[in-house]
Amino acid sequence: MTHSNNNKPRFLIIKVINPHDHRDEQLNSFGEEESLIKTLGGRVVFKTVQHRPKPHGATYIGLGKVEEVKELIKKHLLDYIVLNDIVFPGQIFRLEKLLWGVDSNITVWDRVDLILAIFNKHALSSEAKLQIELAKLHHLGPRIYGLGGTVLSRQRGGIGGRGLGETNIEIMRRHIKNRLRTIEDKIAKIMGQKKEKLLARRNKGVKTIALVGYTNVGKTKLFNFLTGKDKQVADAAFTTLDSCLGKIKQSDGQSALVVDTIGFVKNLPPSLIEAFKPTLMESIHSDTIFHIIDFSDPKFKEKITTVEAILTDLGVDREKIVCVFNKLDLVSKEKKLEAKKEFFGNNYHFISAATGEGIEKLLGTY
Ligand SMILES: Nc1nc2c(ncn2[C@@H]2O[C@H](COP(=O)(O)OP(=O)(O)OP(=O)(O)O)[C@@H](O)[C@H]2O)c(=O)[nH]1
Ligand SMILES: [Mg+2]
Repeated sequence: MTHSNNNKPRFLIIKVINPHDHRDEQLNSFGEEESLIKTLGGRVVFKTVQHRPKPHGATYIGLGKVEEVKELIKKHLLDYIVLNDIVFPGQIFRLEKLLWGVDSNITVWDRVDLILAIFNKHALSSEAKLQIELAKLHHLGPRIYGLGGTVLSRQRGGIGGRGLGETNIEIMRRHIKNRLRTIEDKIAKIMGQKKEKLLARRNKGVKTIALVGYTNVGKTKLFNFLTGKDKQVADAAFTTLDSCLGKIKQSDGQSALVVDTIGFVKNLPPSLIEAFKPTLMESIHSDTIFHIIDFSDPKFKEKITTVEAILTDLGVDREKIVCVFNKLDLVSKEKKLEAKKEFFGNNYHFISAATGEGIEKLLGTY
């Protein structure tokens, strides 16, 4: 159920920021979360921050701010509150419970929940679905038990007593534990099969090139150009969630495999990277990694840093990484010349996956 008359769920984004941080600057930096919410089909109707040396231990935002958010819920008919941070499940749970005082339909998410919701919408393969379920089970924490959660059961049971909901919670816990084990077994099996295939390819001398990078930079567009496939390309975050292999013919007549996979975003929760390791495995172990960059994006330099940090975390050998500046067709001649001066070297290439410019030269080098 949503409040909106055009069926678009209404969102508020809120973040606890350092007392020295500039309010407007922080609010302006919410652009990426806004576009994630748009991808999800929602609408951001209000944004706010709270200055605090650190988040409130129990409810993330302070109790005064909770009252302010309650007023905002009434005023703007909100459906979702997004905490623009990685927040402990218990904090989300307690804050949500407080807000139910004004509207029992209100849902509180943190950044992980937001990304998981988008993943959920786009997951096609059973592998991606399993990985999302695993990440979700780990991240929901106390919220998994919903209304019959540990907090409630303790209240009902009174001091020293066993809660009424205790038995049900135990059953739930056991069920979740079993489910986690089943998923982990299935994922381990998929990983094993992938490893075997990787080894078999390597033994046959087949080269693999992986396309990695920030989300929405044109990885799939380039993949389609190289392989003649028709995978979905969209102006949105996380269109691709699984990894997909295709064959390419290189200029020397030899063929190689190319792998397209999930994109990254800034502050990607480590738990999500962990959950998506099976999907990323093919990329990490490729012979060459093309780091695709959206050259038309004003924030491309920050995004390069984000992706490089994630690749380092994943243990990728830096020697294998080649920077590929894409969307050259959208960039002015001056900017191109300037960047060529700044970045040009053996490991930098400029291409357009839309027009094909520069792609032959790129492939000729690897
Ligand atoms: N003009 C122009 N647009 C491009 C180019 N490459 C990709 N695009 C557009 O950029 C958007 C994102 O392209 P995708 O290929 O879906 O990007 P991706 O990196 O696979 O994104 P995710 O799978 O969501 O992480 C789409 O709207 C593409 O049409 C290019 O070289 N030039
Ligand atoms: Mg894609």
